[in-house]
Order: sequence, then structure tokens, then C-alpha cells
Amino acid sequence: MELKKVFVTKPSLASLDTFKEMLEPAWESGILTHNGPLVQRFESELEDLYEVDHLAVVTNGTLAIQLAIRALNLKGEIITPAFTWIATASAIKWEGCIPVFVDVESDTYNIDPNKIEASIMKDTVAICAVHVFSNPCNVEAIEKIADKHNLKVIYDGAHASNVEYKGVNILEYGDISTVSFHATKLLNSGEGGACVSKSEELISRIKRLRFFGYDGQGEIVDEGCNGKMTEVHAALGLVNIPLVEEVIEHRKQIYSSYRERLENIESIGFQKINKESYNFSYMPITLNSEETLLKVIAELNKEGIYPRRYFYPSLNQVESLKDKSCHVPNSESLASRIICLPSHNNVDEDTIQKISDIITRTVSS
Ligand code: T4K
Repeated sequence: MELKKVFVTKPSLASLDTFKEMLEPAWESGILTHNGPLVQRFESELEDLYEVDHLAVVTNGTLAIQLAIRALNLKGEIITPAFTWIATASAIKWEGCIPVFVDVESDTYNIDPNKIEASIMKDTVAICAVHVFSNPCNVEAIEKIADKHNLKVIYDGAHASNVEYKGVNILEYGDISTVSFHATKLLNSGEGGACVSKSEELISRIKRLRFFGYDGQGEIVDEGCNGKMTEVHAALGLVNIPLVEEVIEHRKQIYSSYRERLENIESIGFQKINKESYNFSYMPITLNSEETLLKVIAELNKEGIYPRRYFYPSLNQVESLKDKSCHVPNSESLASRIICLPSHNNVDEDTIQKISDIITRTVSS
């Protein structure tokens, strides 16, 4: 009998009929892109969902970071964690800036505010921090440092859909926050992303930048690109919005089930989180060494189970980004020992039990 494959994630999707229904007006009008009615509706529903005032959707979460950098006119060094997805650093580089890696905290996995100031040089223009696996950064400490040194702050909130922190949506923090709606994210539009800001001016600029720099009156007023979301992607995002609360609830249960089964194993570690400010879209665990991690992955793979090494490697070790001067032991250690376990609609209690049994057996062998 063929093994049922279990991947790290699977998109949460509304019914195909609901999607078709949402697309009907686009089929009738023939409007498929260029800030069409579905994109405008997606933006407005996202503003309601996140309770934010100004938001612009774009083609993906990587471009959202690039547009944030461009909208803030940043040129120079940008401080960012070494423990993140490659997109955070590559977006910085694509905008002609230099990523300067700072270590993360070993428990929250987020950039360590205590280590930021030592990396601030005369060319430092911003901090681009990441809410890793949706866990809010220490935004107060980061803001204090940024104010003191006159730096801009971008939060890469690719994972951080629907996270409230001290009564405010986490995407409200910083000069600009970004989010991803990639197929693997809590709320997905297939591909997609957004920039959020308290500044109406910055979001208006991002809307111009995503549309070749046109101002809406036919004048080219900025150096833009094509970052427009299509009506098809917006329609998918729109039909998936109503699922979000249910998805979070389910993933929270999955999280608790894994923890119950694994937390008594001394060599397994968990991210330090506050359950009230977390969306449970990822299920990261750490092992005691890379050797054990590779064994665990091999044993799971034998059973058709595919966890993912988010994030590996530590970005200072990526050839194109190699930074020998930075000292990021926590990031390097985490990247070598962390895996995200399957967490999505098709993960039931039996699957969690099976995965936990394999891990328990392997780490104690
Ligand atoms: N900043 C951070 C901190 C990020 O984590 C990311 C993206 C970004 C910025 C940039 O946002 P985007 O530009 O991507 O919007 C995934 C995603 O591609 C990426 O979005 C995500 N972070 C990263 C953490 O993970 P992979 O290489 O693991 O994806 P993949 O294709 O192996 O998918 C994982 C599993 O999901 C598959 O085994 C099966 C399932 N899957 C995947 C896709 C694409 C599906 O069931 N359906 C699908 O369509 O990168």
C-alpha cells in the first residue's frame, strides 16, 4: 500500500465553488488586474481583519519588503537577524542595501535587541526585524534603539497574520510591516503579500511604486516596478479570509497535542511564546544536535512524513551573503537543530501520535 504523504503544511482553502463564485464578476468584466475591484475589496477586508488603517497588497511577501525599503528611501546598511528565511536578506540586497546580521535570542528566536547597538555604524539606516513563526519581536526595545539612532524600522511579518500584541495588531508596529499570503501561510492567496503602515503617505507611495511609479493620472512620478496583485489572487485571498479563525483554533490544538507528547523529553526544545500573541501557523521544535535532527528527518521521511528545516542555514553562512565578521552563535546553533513539524488541516491526532512516537524513539536511541 502506498504511504500517505504528510507535508509540513498544506494550504487552507475555501470550497472551489466559493472561489468560482468570487471570480464570476472578473470573468464578466474581463478585469483581471490593475487595482481591480477584487484587489480593492481584499485590501479593505484585510484592513478590517487586522484592524489597521492603511494597507497595500502586492505580488508576494518578498516584494513587500523591497517596496517598504524603497518607500522609505533607504540606502546603506540594514540590521537584520541571521535566523530568518532568505527572502528577508535578499530583499535588502535587491534594493541595493547591505544586510548586517545580528544574533537572535535562543529562546524567542527573534532578533536580540541587546545586540543591535553594537552593529550600528555610520551607514546604518534601518532595522528589519522578523516576527519569527509569528512570535512578536521585542518591539518596545527595538523602537527605543531606532529612535535613539534615528533609524527606520521595518517588520518582516511574513508569518504574522492575525497576531495581536498588547491590544494592537502586530503589523501596526514599525514604520512599515509586511506580511505574506503565500500558499504555505496561515492566510493564503496562492502568492501574495502586503505592506501595512500607520502612514497613509507611505502606503500611497507603495501603491504608486507597485504600479510602475504612475500616479493614477497618467504621470510617472516615482521609480516603480510591477508589484500588482491580480484579481485571481485577490479572489482566493478573499474566500480564505473567513477560514482564518478556525484554522488558528485547529493549529492551536495541534500545537498542544505535540507539546503534550514531546515536552517531557529533555533534549527537545520549544520556542518561548505567549499563547495570546501567536498564530500557531508553524510547529517548530529543536533537537540537541544536527546529527539527531538528520536522524529524525530520515526516520520521518521513511514513513512519508516531511518536516522542513525552517530556517536553514543561518544566513551568514549562505555563500552570497557570507559575513565572516558577524558573531551569531545562537542563530547558527538554532539553524542546525530546528525543524518544523507538519501542522495543517490534514494532521489528525493519529498523525501527531505517529510523528511523536518516531521522534521519541529516535532521540532516545
Ligand atoms: N520573510 C519570511 C520570514 C518568510 O518566511 C518568507 C517566506 C518571506 C519573507 C517571503 O514571503 P513570500 O515572498 O514567499 O510571500 C516556503 C515558502 O515558499 C515561503 O513563502 C516561506 N517564507 C518559507 C518559510 O517557506 P518552501 O521552500 O518550504 O516551500 P515548499 O514549496 O517546499 O512548501 C512546503 C510544503 O508546503 C510542501 O512540501 C507542500 C506544501 N505546499 C506548498 C506549496 C507551494 C502545498 O501544499 N501547496 C503549495 O502550493 O518555502
